[in-house]
Amino acid sequence: MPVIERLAAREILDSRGRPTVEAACALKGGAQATASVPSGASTGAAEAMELRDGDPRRYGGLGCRTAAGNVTGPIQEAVRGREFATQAEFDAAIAALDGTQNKSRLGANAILAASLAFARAAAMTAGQPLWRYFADLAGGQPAALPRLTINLFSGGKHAGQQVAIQDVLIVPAAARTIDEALAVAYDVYYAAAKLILERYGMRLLRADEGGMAPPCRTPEEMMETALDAIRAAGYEPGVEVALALDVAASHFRCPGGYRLGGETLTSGQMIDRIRRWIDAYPLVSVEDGLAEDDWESWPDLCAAGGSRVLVVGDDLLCTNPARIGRAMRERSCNALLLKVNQIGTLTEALAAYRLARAAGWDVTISVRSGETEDHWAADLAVGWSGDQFKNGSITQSERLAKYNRLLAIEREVNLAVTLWPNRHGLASRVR
Ligand code: 2PG
Ligand code: MG
Repeated sequence: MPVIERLAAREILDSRGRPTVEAACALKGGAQATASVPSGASTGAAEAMELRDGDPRRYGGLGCRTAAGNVTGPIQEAVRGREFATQAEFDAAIAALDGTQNKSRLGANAILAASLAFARAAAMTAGQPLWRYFADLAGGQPAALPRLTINLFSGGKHAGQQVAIQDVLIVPAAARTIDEALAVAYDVYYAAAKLILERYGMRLLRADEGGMAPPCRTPEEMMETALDAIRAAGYEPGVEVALALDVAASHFRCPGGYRLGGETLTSGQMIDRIRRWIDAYPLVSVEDGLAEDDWESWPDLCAAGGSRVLVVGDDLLCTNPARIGRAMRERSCNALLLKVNQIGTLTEALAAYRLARAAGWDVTISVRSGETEDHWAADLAVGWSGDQFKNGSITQSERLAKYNRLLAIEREVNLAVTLWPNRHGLASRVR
């Protein structure tokens, strides 16, 4: 049984150069592990709170010394010398110590770093790879590896807002292995880089998650450009490589609707627009097609698109069991985007995951736009049998750390990538 010998944390920097938290956990018996937490930019209003120092003289107030100090201080004091039989017991103890709904006292960044460092140390004690530890938490062994959704083009808050929608992702839908999927993504990515140089005179410059940010005027132009890149790389769109979108509509919400380019669309018009995109492009999933507060329109979106694509809730759900419960009752989505730091502990994220699975939803396991070189998210995507894994682009080491980890896991296990059409027979224009 794991007994905590030491728990500490320090401030480190994420892929945007902003502070975040790395925790270290030592268990009696010798296991020692570290884990670090990511940070979003297009965050949902209902996310658990990252604790920032707020000192404008340091990192514009974004410092994480207080959060790190909370791990080394009060969290360690509460758990040192105690035995925790399970992850759930450990997480419950630190969440209770915080005592708030949104983890605003100790900070979700502090709490999650501790939760993950404990998980990794406990896995080491058990002699398990982390993905298997995660699989045991979820009570099942994975039958497949997640399908990759790879950021090709960014707009919105991850780039210069040149297009309102946040991400156009490619999905190597015909790839049976991670190895193959990444090789396909490489071809398409560099074909796209060549194309945007020819078309827009724009050399390869990267958005937050390593995707490109071509000066397209409309989402349609961005998706057309993605299809052209797929063709230029020698693949057939919709057969070998499909598309996914993170519309991130909360971030272009305006009074009366949605500000998309020069237009203001009502919720109904936004749904029509997305329906047109699903008709016109080989999409497999559409995330946050509406805003996080547009609850009454989400069921219409799901009715319009849910038989052909994954209608994924990110900002809408915030990996929060209460919000997922509402979305289930109201039939708002058919898929969960799971980001552990939106809720703050592994155990609560697992509750969110279980709810989604109980509703028959698909689950995309996602990293954040601000990431570290830690790769626990890859283990999570395998251990919790993510249908999709969303990890940004194929450049930048904070992304590659996870892809390289997936490649290592793939060598260890003999599993193929989850197919599209998925287990419910959902299929868009992918033939
Ligand atoms: C999202 C994520 C990842 P962020 O919106 O899905 O792409 O972005 O981490 O900025 O919330
Ligand atoms: Mg999103």
